[in-house]
Amino acid sequence: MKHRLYLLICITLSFINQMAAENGSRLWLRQSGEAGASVEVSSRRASATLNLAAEELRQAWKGNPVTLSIERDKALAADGFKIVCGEGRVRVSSPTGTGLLYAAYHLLRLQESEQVIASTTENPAYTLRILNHWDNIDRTVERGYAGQSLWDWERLPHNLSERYKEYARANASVGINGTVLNNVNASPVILSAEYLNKVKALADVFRPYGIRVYLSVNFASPMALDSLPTADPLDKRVVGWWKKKVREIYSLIPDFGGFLVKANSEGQPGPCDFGRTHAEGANMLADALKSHKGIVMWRAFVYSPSDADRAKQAYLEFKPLDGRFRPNVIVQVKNGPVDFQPREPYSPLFGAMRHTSLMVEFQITQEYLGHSNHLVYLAPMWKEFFGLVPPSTLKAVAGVSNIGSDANWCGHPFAQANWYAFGRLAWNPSLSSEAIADEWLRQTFSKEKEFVEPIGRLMAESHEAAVDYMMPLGLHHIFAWGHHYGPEPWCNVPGARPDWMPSYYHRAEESGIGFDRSHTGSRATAQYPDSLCRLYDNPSTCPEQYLLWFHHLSWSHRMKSGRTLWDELCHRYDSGVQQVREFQKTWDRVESLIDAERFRDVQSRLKTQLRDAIWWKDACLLYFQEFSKLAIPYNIERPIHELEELKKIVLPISNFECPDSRLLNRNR
Ligand code: GCV
Repeated sequence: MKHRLYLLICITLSFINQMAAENGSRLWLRQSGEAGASVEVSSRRASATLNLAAEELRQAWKGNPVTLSIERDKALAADGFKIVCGEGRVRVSSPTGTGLLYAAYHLLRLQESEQVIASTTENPAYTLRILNHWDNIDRTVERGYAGQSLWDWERLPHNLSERYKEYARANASVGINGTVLNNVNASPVILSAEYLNKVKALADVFRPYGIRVYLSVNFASPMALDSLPTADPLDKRVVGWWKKKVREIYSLIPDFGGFLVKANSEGQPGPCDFGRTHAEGANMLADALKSHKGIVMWRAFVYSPSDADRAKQAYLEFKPLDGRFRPNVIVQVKNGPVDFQPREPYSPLFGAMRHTSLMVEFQITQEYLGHSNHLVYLAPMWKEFFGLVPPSTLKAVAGVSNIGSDANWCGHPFAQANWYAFGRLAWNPSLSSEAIADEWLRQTFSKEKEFVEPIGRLMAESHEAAVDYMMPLGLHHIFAWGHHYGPEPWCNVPGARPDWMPSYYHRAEESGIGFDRSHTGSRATAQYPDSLCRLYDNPSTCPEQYLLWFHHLSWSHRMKSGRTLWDELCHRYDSGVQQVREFQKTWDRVESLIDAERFRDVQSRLKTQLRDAIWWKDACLLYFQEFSKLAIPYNIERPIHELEELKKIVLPISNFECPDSRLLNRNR
């Protein structure tokens, strides 16, 4: 009897230990159990990538024997793959080792998420699926909420952290095939010989995983690094400098991907400083890269010098340049016209530049969505974009990374889902956000239905909930100055650019609220194709989720629900708060189904999320009430703060998250 009791205690303790031994560092790659299936490689061309594919399967594949072979196939893109199941064997083929590696992860994903393993042909929707790190060489990360930068520049090139390989593996497992290592606010030092050797060391680690390295470059690098008197893209000395630099890069990294450039934006130098256009700047770099098959990703995130509506500026600056870019330039456009707001209509540049290659830039890091404190699953937001912008109009997809040195990589355990979903959607934008959440949950936490179903629903609702408690009905950019964490609709920084002020965007006054971008206002609606222009331009047809983005309306405007605009606003804020309360309950109910460590971590972050949601609701409603002068409907939760108290909040946000440079008043 004693013996049995002892055994029971041992089993229970080991179970508890197992449930607790999870710090999130294994991401969604937590395959466990006996593998043991035979994996045969029927290719004479050995490669490190092919070996990795075979090794991944040998470690974890539990199904029928697999044969991997490199084969040309007209139906397959370079990194596409074919899986044929039959006669007790799985035959996998691809034109490249990278395709076979993707196929290996595909099979393991199906196995680990308990999906049917069937014959299939898979090709990625985009050839370029790229992470953009906003990592600085001092290891701070602009808008990073998961510790320091992964890249330990001081110890590179000789010391290679194990995490570099794990990072590459995680990316490859979801099809990400490129990484821009450094911040778009780029230090010229990244192009020095010393740093290029460090970059080479990382590129060598990433290569077997099919990941190419790219760099953000500072347009004035020739001046900063070699004291050239100018960075004018039409100056021969400048052209020569870039050609030489590019040769130096390719001598170290033969498969280097190319450059990402933020020019003439927020204080960054660019061709306009020398009287040249964005196209002239981009083309000069593209010419230097061309013979090496490198590309230029030129960002359209610019401010025009005119006082045009902020939401119109990128279009005004870039549309006239349509057709003027070299074939190896891709113009990289943020998904929305302003700046990664919780919800934006798509940027009208998509669809407007028919003679230019375009790529979308999503933000995976949650600069405007509660940093790493709020559980917000971003796939539904990205799906909204793909619902309006046909995926075929894009050449590539980029996502601003949320990865850092934290043990669990992303800060919030659920922020990993956004890295995962970015990769999955970049491979196949027609996947549903629910299906992606489902497979991520099964691989990352638990396969139990009692866990996956309610938490899948929670994830699906989380973005809308955040929009509701932060900025419902098309409100935008009413964040606190600089760090963009909490609400500050009253913010007024003397001397700052007007279009960095919340009041520029919400335009609240006694008669109403919202930004009139219709034909009676800034006419931003005219930048959209006719059918959408008509839809957005009229308040009675404009989708309510964009209403105050496109219209300034009276507080008594009648909404589809029958409520007045003021009442609807109050209800939306309240409903966001109530949803987070529900998320807490849903989470607490699954406690017994997952490990204690991650359970508590998420539980604690949900408490913060709820406190913040209430803060948002009280701050915005009490502030807007000063204009509407209307009562907060009695059936919603009452404010618990005083407006004056809320106005005094100053957060101890670190320099990591809020770079000092943002506090300067820069004109372009
Ligand atoms: C990297 C926003 C962010 C900045 C960022 C910029 C950009 O303004 O707040 O931190 O800078 O976008 O995308 O270039």
